[in-house]
This record gives sequence, C-alpha cells and structure tokens, in this order.
Amino acid sequence: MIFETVVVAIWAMLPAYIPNNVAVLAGGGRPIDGGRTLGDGARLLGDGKTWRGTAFGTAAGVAVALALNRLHPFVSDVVFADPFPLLAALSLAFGAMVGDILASFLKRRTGRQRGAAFPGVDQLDFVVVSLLLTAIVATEWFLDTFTLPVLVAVVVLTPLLHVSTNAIAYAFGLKDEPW
Ligand code: CTP
Ligand code: K
Ligand code: MG
Repeated sequence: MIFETVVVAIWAMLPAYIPNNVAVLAGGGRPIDGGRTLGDGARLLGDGKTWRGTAFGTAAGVAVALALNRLHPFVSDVVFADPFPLLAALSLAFGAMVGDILASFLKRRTGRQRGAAFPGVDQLDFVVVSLLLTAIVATEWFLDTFTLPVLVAVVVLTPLLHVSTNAIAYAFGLKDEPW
C-alpha cells in the first residue's frame, strides 16, 4: 500500500522534478526579467531565471512524461496511474518552472540575493504550482492520480529528493550552492 503510493507519487511527479535540474544544465543567456529592477532596488527575478533554462527545462519535463507513457504498458502492474495526458505533461513541467520563477520573485522582494537559500520555499515552490496548474488544466487525470495519500507522499518525499539531487549536483560542480 505505502509502496504503491510512493511509486505513483514519484512517477506522476517526474515531469515536474526534471525541469529545474535541466535548467541548471541548460541555463544561461538572456534573463527573463531583461535586467529590470523594481522600486525596492532588487531585480524583478535575477540572472538565475533565463529563457533558455526555462524552455529547455519545460521541454525536458514534457519529454520525460511522453517517455513514461511509452513505458506505461510494461509497468502498469506496478504503477497504478493513468498515462499523462499531453496537457498534464505540459502543466507539470511548465508549472514547475513557473513555481521556481515565482520563488525567485519572492526571494528578491525579501532581500535575498541570487543563490540565497529560502528553506521550505526552495523545496516546494515547483510542487505547489505544477500541481495547481495541473488540477486546473487536466482535472480528471489529476483527481484520479493525486489521491490524498499520494499528495502526502509528494509533500514528504519531494524535499528529500530535492535536497539530495541538489547536493549531488553541487558535489559534481554543476550547481553553485547545495540547495
Ligand atoms: N536556471 C535558468 N532558468 C530557470 C531556472 C534555473 O537558467 N528558469 C539556471 C540558472 O543558471 C540558475 C541555475 O539554473 O543559476 C540554478 O537555478 P536556481 O537555483 O533556481 O537559481 P539561482 O541562481 O539560485 O537563483 P535564485 O536565487 O533566483 O533562485
Ligand atoms: K530554486
Ligand atoms: Mg539556487
């Protein structure tokens, strides 16, 4: 029971977990805010949110969802989730990027420099927005997939996965900070 719940949680969230990691690898170039600052003197978003990172991150998340759909017939005995509708693939991936971007907006408004940690927000920003967006655009799939136990598993597991993948990316010199 717990095993099935955890499997569905990780499977269904993979298209949302991948984008931020791919953005780290693909990021660079023009920042989304074009360098603009707000009245508080801080950047709108900062140099850490780029068009390229966002585009590649979103595309990678969608590609992962499509790949998982291909795999689905072979693992449907273990993974009790319906295949990703295209809209859900898009909303999970793009929602994850938007959540991370909103978090940077909040960081800049609260005086945090680029790269500063924002405990709690860093670990769950992308989860909240990807799930909200998916609930709106792919409601039926969302309700079938994200039962209450699966949602609990997502909220418990995501910070653990986030902290460990970022620590690994930092150890390999791919990321400037371990969060
Ligand atoms: N990145 C990107 N575009 C995004 C998200 C991330 O290009 N939409 C890239 C940037 O190179 C960024 C790196 O991934 O520096 C790490 O992402 P993150 O930790 O989210 O950004 P930070 O640089 O720490 O900036 P912030 O303080 O705004 O989170
Ligand atoms: K972040
Ligand atoms: Mg960071």
